Amino acid sequence: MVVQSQPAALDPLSNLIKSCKPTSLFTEIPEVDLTDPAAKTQIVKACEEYGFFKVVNHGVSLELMNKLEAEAVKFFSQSQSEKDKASPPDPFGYGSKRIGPNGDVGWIEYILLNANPQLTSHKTLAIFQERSQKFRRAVDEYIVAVKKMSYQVMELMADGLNIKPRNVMSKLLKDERSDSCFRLNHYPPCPDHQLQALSGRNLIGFGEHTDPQIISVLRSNNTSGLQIQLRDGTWVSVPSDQSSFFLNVGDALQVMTNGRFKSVKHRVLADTNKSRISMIYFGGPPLSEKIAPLPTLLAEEEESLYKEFTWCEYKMSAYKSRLADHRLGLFEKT
Ligand code: GA4
Repeated sequence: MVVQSQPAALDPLSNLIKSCKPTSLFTEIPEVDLTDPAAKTQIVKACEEYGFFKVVNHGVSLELMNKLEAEAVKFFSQSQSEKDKASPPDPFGYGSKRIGPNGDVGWIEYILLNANPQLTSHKTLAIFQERSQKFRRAVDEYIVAVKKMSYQVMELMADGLNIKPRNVMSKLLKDERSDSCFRLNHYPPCPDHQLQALSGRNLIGFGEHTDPQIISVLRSNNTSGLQIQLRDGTWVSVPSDQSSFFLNVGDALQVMTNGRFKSVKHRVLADTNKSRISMIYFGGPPLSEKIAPLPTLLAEEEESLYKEFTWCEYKMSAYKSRLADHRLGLFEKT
């Protein structure tokens, strides 16, 4: 069952302050070296245990990441009225504090884009006006590189799961109709140091949630803040690493593996004195795609844990939910 919480008021700031038990830096995040022959088994193990892993030796140049980060910093340092020309997000465009259409708020500003450059919206054009073509080129170049790496990961995942053809999952992301998006987040430093000095209180940058898509690929600058929830319910902080990618299992992949992989709950807390910049590619299938367990993964007599639905239906339902809702609940067989 989906528990729909009450809409929150946008301000005051108190909505963003949450009592979170202090979390420890988690040093056991599974690390997958894409050039290691063991990568396929490590990916599957990490998806089963955490729904989360770090990728190194991924082939995406640090220069490309830094170039986009610098362009993003430039964009976010413009005046509010300049940024607001691409606001509100519908869902694409520039957003500040409000996340999604149902009252979620965070200590964040962001740009949300379609990861398919052909599908450029009106709001997106407002972000990349004439003078920011450099920004646009950096985004396009980065997306191409991250997609390529994601296809490789999805193919290694199929190998690790022992399913054929090995493009059974990557083809959904490669499809020209793939419904994928791209997000640039800026978490400004928390302006009031006393706020965080209060024991156990934290400023929420992006509230806890799972990603609805198949896979999410995150890169951040060297500011920490990302936390994931382990299977036993404890929250742990992910040490930042600007040269690596962090990959999340999304809800659609949980369904495609009939629950063998679980989408990971995660959130971001604002830092006291450093800005956090993150860039995330959310790999989703075409809107018309049926999301169901891969037949080759189901054991004999094993039934799907989920009702049948298309990605379009899931997305529509997600946009009616609040961030922290258990979105897959509506689609679980009872
Ligand atoms: C979470 C993952 C992605 O950032 C996102 C988010 C989307 C949005 O910000 O517009 C959603 C959120 C995300 C899940 C539930 C709905 C939709 C905000 C929200 C409250 C772009 C996505 O695809 O789902």
